[in-house]
Amino acid sequence: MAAETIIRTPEQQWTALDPPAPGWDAPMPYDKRWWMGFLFAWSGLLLAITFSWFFVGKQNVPTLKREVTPASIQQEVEAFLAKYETEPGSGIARVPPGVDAYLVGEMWNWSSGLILKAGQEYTIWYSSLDVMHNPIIADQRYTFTAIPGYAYGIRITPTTPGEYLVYCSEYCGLGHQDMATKIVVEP
Ligand SMILES: [Cu+2]
Repeated sequence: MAAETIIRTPEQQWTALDPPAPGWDAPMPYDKRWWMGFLFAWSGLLLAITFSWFFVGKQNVPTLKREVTPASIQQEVEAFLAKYETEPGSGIARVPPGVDAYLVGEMWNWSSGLILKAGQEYTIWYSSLDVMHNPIIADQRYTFTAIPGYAYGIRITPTTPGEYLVYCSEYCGLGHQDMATKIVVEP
C-alpha cells in the first residue's frame, strides 16, 4: 500500500521536514538569478581583497609567537629594564639596535616606553600579565592584541623620527583610559 502524500500550504508547515507547498522547485526567475550571480561575484571579490591585502597592504602583522607565563614575561621585562632603562624607575628604555624590546600590558599600565633609532630593525614583544590589552600605535594603523599566556613579536623598522603615542584599545577595566606610553624614534 502506497504511503499517502500530504501536501500542506506554507501556513500549515510546522517543521522543515513537512513537505513544502507545490511549486517550490520551479526555476528561479531571471531577475533573481541575476542578483544571485551578482552577489556571488561580489562576495568573491570581497574575499579576494581580504586575502590579497595580507600581501599588498604592507601591514606590519605579528610574525613571531611563543607561549609564556605572566611570571616569565615579567622576568624578561625586568631584565630588559634593568639593562636599558634611561634612569632607574623611569620605565623608559633606550633600546640598542638588535635588542628585543618589550611592551607588556597590565591593568593599567604598560611595562615600558621605548626609545628607538630610525632605520634600525627591532623586535617588539607584546604580551599581557592579566587580561586582554591592545597596544595601538596612534596614527600608524597598527593595533595588536595582547593575550596573557602568549608573547607576540613584531619586527618593525621605524623610519620617521618623532614621538608616537601608544595606548590600549581594548577596554580592560576602570583604569583603561590611563594605559598610555610612548615610542620615541630618534634620528
Ligand atoms: Cu588595557
